[in-house]
Amino acid sequence: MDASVGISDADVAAFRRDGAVCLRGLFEPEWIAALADAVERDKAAPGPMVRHNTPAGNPGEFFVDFQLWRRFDTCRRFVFESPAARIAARMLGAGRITFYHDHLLVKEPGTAERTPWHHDQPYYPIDGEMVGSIWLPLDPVPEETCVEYVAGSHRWGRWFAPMFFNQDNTALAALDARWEPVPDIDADRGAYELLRWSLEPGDCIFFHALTLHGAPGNVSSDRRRRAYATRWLGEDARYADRPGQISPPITGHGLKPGDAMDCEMFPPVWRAA
Ligand SMILES: O=C(O)CCC(=O)C(=O)O
Repeated sequence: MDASVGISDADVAAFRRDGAVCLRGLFEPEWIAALADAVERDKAAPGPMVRHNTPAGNPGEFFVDFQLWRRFDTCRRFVFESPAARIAARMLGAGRITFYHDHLLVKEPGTAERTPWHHDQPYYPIDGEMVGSIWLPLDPVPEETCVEYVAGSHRWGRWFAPMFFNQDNTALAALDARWEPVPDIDADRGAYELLRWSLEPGDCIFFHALTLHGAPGNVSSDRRRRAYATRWLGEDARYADRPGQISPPITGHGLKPGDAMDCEMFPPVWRAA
């Protein structure tokens, strides 16, 4: 399979430098329509890992679910047949790509809840550098509701404690010598280069699992913000022990620390010719 998929060397260089890059028009409208249909079916009958992040009585809805690809054929086809794996290969510089998991994040109009600043890899039982995500919105996303990324934070050499709602982050930080509390980015926004974009369906953001990111609520009164995020691994990824809770809590794969991420639950999807 061709790994170029319309990504320029400048896109790859921007990703390496900043840890996040916006890629325009890589997904055909058919993929967006198929995923949007799966989102409605998932919202009507969510999976076992669903999270309702908006407290009852608050406006809007911040709906999160995982592993749609295990239940919806369109999502499974997206994983194996869309350009996503080839995009990941090109961005991560990988010769092999494994699919880790998918993550649906819907912010309905009027949702106040932010996505807190965090980076993803401390939530994952995975060590290695070839770990990245495709954040694919299914609706037009204006800059003011886009996820924001702290440019270059994937190269800080710092690991921040996962932020689980209703847990004390300081206590979590004590669990792993690598972890420290997430800095208060919003208290000092001018100190960082923050990246965000205005996106149309078909555009996506590729970001590294160590890039700090967070997102505002969706204060629009009529525009939904549905995003289908998929997580991709290159050949250096290894299963690792993580203290405390991991997210998503995928179990039953039988992997041991040090094992290559390669099994029925984390399937190999692409390999260089
Ligand atoms: O969509 C959002 O609000 C945040 C996305 C995110 O945190 C992620 O994809 O890791």
